[in-house]
Amino acid sequence: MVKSKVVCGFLGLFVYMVLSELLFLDYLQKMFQSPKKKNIEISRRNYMYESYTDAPLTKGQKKEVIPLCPITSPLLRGPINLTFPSELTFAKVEQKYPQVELGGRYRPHDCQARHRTAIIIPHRDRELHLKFLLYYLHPFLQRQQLDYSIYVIHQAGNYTFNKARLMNAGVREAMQEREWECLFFHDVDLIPIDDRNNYVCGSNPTHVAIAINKFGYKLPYDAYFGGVTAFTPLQYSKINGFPNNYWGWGCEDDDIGLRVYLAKMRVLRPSLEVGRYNMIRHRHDKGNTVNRLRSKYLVKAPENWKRDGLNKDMYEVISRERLPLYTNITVNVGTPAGLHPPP
Ligand code: NGS
Repeated sequence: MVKSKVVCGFLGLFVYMVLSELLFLDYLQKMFQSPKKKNIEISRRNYMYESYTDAPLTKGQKKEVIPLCPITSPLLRGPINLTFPSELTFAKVEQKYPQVELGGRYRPHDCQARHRTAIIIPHRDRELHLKFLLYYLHPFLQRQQLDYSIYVIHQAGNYTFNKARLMNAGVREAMQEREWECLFFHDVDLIPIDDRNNYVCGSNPTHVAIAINKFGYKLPYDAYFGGVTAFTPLQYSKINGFPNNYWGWGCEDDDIGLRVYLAKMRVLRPSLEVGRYNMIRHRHDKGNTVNRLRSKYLVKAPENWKRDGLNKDMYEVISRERLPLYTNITVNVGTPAGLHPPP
């Protein structure tokens, strides 16, 4: 498995390097400059917002003015050690963080948060990982004094996992609820271990999980763009979101890394010292087998990225629940034959 990952890593890097070279070819440059092919932009205005405001003031009651939170939170602790207590349950995590509001929302009450961040976690059959991630992520985000919500986007049914469709669904659903400033795409098995790794967006898309224990706390290859990434809604619409055609494991992250480049943006990264994560060990899931077509699709990314992504509606919501620690949105993403393929 390790050997195949290394081969995959080199394959990804090779494809990326070849495409980078190709991008300097004249005809591709012309294509990008053509006014007809201007970015298909899903405008933020297309979303419906429901603001997350305080309860309405009663007669005679004055609105309390609280100061903005400091630029650097005084609550940060730096590196932390992880333990995975076997007796931990969702109920215990819930009891430990009573300050988290229904739907997995939180904002500081003694100061006004400077940033609004939505965490989007694609998920299926990974309850154990989810429990530990929530156990560590809630206090981590609270120490950063963020105004945040956690959305778990759950793929219904048993058909092959499609993480990319879940991400696009997560963005649309989160943005319908609130005007988030920053969207964090978060693998369920990655736990951040240094709270100086700020969950806020920058001037360009950010690759956040750059130092994972599994890869010796360094990048497995230069173009790696997986694990945890952050986009503003505008940056996400500029890359047209995730591609919809990757079923199973691998390369959907390389594809969006490439999209960032194709959309003429840069990738920001935290330092190796703070962008650190521990991955909870596991085998490949049954429903998430290695996608044998992944490199074929990746090579086609320059042709496909404007055609296929957030601009296509490739999911339907089955249920939306505000649970104590997160908002659970279960979606049908169908199969390559469509949302409702004949049996
Ligand atoms: C690369 C994959 C990426 C994947 C990364 C880490 O090789 O999609 O491994 O995977 N790229 C290709 O296959 C070209 S991980 O070990 O985290 O499951 O994200």
